[in-house]
Amino acid sequence: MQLWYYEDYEDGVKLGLAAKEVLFRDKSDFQTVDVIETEAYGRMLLLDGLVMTTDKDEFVYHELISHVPALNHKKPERVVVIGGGDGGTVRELLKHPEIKEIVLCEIDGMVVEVCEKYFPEIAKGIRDPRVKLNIGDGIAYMAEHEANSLDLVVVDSTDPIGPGEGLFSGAFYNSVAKALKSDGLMVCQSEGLWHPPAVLQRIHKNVSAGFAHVYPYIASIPTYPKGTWSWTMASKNAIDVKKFDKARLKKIEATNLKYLNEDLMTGVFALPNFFKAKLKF
Ligand code: AG3
Repeated sequence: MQLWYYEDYEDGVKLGLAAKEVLFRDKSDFQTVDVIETEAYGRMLLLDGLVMTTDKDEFVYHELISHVPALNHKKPERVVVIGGGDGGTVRELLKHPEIKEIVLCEIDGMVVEVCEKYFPEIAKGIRDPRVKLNIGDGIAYMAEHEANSLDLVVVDSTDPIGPGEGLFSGAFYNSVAKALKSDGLMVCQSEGLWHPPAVLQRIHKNVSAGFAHVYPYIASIPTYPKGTWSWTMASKNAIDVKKFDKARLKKIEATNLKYLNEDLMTGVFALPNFFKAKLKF
């Protein structure tokens, strides 16, 4: 009998993936952690029943959350990743030779262990000498961080429910803004294009409370709710996203980017009208 896995979006829509087997299933101190071998998308990681990443489409999310802000910063040297325990974001950030140190602050040690075992291609950067793994609470880490000291903060979180909720609050974005230098950038995953307006507006409003300039961008991710996802880059000083560093992109493209190229570095910031209206943007 065929085994199916469903993520229930609770509005009369579900995503169904045919599964070959359950490779791992446990409950950490924070959430349930599942690894499922699917027919169509390879291995899939779920936290509290929500799809976090799959072998086949992870590259879209991880290239976008890391290279878009890194190439819009003149010289990113000191970086913090909050969440991101699968390691995909760190793997992409490590492609930037300018980056000297990445602190990976993941609350759930089980996520790191499981991903190193079942997703070696995604997790391979975690033990790089430039990465400092910190198993702990990202909210406390940012609140206590030295002010004015970081170039880039990447918030690679789950949804704004459960352990990830506080990572979408105005207080958190304020502490990120304080820890960043004046030309520093933050980026966060900011949920799907088809999410209810209230969810998207709250994220947008809270990011805007910490940062004067916000730049949402989007891409298609087939295994995330309703198939199109958004991220939001934010800064204290205005950024011209057309002026990203093309020479550095060329070098990074040579490391085999599967999604991003010169056109898309600005193209991802083109937003449909209904989405802008939802954000009140
Ligand atoms: N971050 C999670 C995106 C949220 C997906 N939401 C959902 N399936 N309901 C992904 C982490 C990858 N490093």
